[in-house]
Amino acid sequence: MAKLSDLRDAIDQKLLVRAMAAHSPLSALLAEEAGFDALWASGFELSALYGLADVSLISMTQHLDMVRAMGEQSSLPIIADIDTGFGNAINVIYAIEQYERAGAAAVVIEDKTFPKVTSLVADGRQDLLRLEEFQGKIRAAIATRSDPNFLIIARTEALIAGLGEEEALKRAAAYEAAGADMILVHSKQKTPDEVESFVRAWSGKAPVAIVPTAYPEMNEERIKTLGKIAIVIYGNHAIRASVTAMKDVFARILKDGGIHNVNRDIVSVEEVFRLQKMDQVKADEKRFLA
Ligand code: SPV
Ligand code: MG
Repeated sequence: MAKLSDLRDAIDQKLLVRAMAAHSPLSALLAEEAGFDALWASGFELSALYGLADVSLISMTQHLDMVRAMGEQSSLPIIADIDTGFGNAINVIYAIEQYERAGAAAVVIEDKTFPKVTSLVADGRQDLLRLEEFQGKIRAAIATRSDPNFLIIARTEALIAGLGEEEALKRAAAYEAAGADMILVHSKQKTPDEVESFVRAWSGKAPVAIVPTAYPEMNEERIKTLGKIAIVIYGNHAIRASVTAMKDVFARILKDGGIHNVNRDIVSVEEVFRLQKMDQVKADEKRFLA
């Protein structure tokens, strides 16, 4: 498991941390093998894995189990998406204790009311918490963590809620004042303009994290040119890649009347054995099975 300071160090060195969404230990392992710097333990992805909407239906226990299991398969720092923190500041206290103990390197808490509605849906009900109440949740998180390298990232949904840049900047500044280590600003505009404008106007010290799902032309080169952005989260590309692959293969098997064609286009069983560390099982069998 990654040292808690790894993520903090990368951010302090002004490296752009590339976090890939994951919804399972296997996707975490694949993200690490691909070369990503961190994992985004996405609420959206885990909800989708269960065929559920991302509207606070998945419990903290389910999400924590995923985070723990990811940590067993990957040494990358895990940025845990804890939505609204599962309730008020009292719930946040318990959540922070649990996620720190589970081995997460950071949590992202968003300023929506509980239960939340997923951010990117058209015409979603996006109600924000009173600024002072969310500051209390950030203060509770900071007061609860036992290691200062466990990052508390405050996420403002002001742009998602259509409240505009001024409100987003006001909230970001208030959350930094409450102790947040970083600010995640989310937008569902189809172009990077809204987020770029926010980042240019942001005068706080806290670095920024973004999730450019809705505005994919915001590539890493463009992010680096803008500066101030420390983490880019590829928010749902693991689950979308799985859905794409499964839909394609399932349809082809039915169309072809068998598995004879798809067989050459999917990974071999041996590759899955490798991911399962079957060699180790064989070696252990030789050693220990009399
Ligand atoms: C998630 O991946 O769960 C996120 C990012 O919070 S988004 O779905 O775009 O809100
Ligand atoms: Mg989420």
